[in-house]
Amino acid sequence: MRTYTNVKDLGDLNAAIKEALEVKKNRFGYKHLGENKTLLMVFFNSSLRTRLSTQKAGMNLGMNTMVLDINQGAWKLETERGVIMDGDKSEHILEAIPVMGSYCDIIGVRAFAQFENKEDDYQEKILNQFIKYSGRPVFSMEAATGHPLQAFADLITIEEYKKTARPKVVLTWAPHPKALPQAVPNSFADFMNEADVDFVITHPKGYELDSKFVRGAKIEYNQDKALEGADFVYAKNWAAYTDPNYGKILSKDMSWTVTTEKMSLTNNACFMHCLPVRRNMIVSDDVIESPQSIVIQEAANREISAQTVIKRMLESL
Ligand code: AN0
Ligand code: CP
Repeated sequence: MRTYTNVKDLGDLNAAIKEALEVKKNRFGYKHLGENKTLLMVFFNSSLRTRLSTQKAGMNLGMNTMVLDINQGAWKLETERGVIMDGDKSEHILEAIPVMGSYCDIIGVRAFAQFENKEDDYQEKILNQFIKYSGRPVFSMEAATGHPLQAFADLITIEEYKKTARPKVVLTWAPHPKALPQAVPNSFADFMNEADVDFVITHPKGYELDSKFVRGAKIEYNQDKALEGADFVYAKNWAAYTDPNYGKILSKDMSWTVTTEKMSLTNNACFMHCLPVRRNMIVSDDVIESPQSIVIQEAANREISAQTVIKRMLESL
């Protein structure tokens, strides 16, 4: 595997789930693969889970791991060609990327949507420059339009907790005080559309996601109706995608918060969220603390999704 940015990169999804569950049972069984190999993780944005789980995954595989926080201690990077660099940016990404590539074997990149220009974000300008100029296999640790390590971990978690062959999975928008990217819901939809689940997306009008990710998924604007009979409730906030509101907050409607009352509409559903989560905005204390909440198990599976992806990259070096 040379790149990991979306569900298609995994090939046969059932085979990928099977491989992930094998990795989970035997996480130190592949240590020889990473001997004398170096993983570099580059962060343009904050992280708790991705940073720790991906480093752990690399260590499980016997790799040396390095982390670079671009905004803490590295030079500020210019990302546009042709700019006269007389401002606060000391280095161009076109030198920085091949230099980073020369010190490692595999690179993970976190570079969120900036919400300044929709085309720049949706063309994945930063991630694609790493793919083009690093000379190394590159995986997304949440880029502008996707978070495929999260969605893979989510799918593994659904596989582990499902009680029926084809569970009903509901992705619901929920309120949040700040504008958040569409990366997590985009990738979740990307994966659920390929998985053997009954997938429904619910959000207020105006929060429609890019049709490239939504594809044939069912959209239900009435959250209560969407939640009826759900086996999994996946909550997430995102800012508007559609023009002219790209990156804007259109609603903070607290009637969309996932509460015990909302969960009572479901088929005793499991509650999921990628974390970090704002309690009593996205989800009530009661729901996230309930036995139905599997957010910790979901986060733990980030180690497994990362290890499966890095393992495949090591195998193809
Ligand atoms: C980020 C987001 O919503 O994309 C990261 C989630 C994994 N969340 C925040 O910035 C709070
Ligand atoms: N879910 C997730 O990616 O968390 P972090 O932003 O803490 O890495």
